[in-house]
Amino acid sequence: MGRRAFLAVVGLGGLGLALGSRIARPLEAVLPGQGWRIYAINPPWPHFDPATWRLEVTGAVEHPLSLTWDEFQALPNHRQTTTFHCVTGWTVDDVRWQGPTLQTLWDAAKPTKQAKFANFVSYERPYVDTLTMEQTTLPNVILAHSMDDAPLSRAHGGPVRLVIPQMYGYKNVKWLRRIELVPTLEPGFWEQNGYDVDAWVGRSNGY
Ligand SMILES: Nc1nc2c(c(=O)[nH]1)N[C@H]1C(S)=C(S)[C@@H](COP(=O)(O)O)O[C@H]1N2
Ligand SMILES: [Mo]
Repeated sequence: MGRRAFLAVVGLGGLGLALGSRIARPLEAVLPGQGWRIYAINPPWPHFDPATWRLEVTGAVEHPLSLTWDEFQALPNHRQTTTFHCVTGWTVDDVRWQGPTLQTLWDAAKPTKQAKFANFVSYERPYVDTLTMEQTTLPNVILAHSMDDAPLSRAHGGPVRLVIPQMYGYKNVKWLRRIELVPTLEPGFWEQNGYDVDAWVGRSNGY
């Protein structure tokens, strides 16, 4: 099913019933200037409280992590300038991102042999998406807390979102809450609605 058809279904409330959740319709807002569109499946956008926020790494790891905001900010930063592509056709060039690589987290959490996939779970339920463990350590795959030299805004998934420039926007999970390492593939939110699991820019979803 195409995105347009899916959004129509959501607009009619079918998905909300199917999932038993509060989903009514996705929110899309266009910010002036840069070509970004702001997506959310279940508004209102999650609120960030630095006192209670955690980033968890769970599942097939020797050392589960539950990082506070201070601990997360203390991780080594990777800086990059990369292009962001949504599968629906819009692109934002030269986005400056900063944040730790996934390898930094794996060094601390120590994935076990059972860890084959990483599920990135959003504070915005039920948004989730997945990468293979190999994909998590591709160049410029980071957990971004800064965009264009400012703290990542709430609209763009602040305080922390996944950034994987090699893949379409839907893999770049906003309002990240937990990373769960698992042995088998569990398709993400948009994949359950017809999008490719491997979202390589230029090679997936019929492009
Ligand atoms: N939690 C969450 N993450 C999400 C989405 C969403 O609806 N909810 N949409 C995805 C899609 S399809 C795209 S193109 C990008 C858009 O990023 P932006 O809202 O910062 O422009 O976020 C991705 N991450
Ligand atoms: Mo997207």
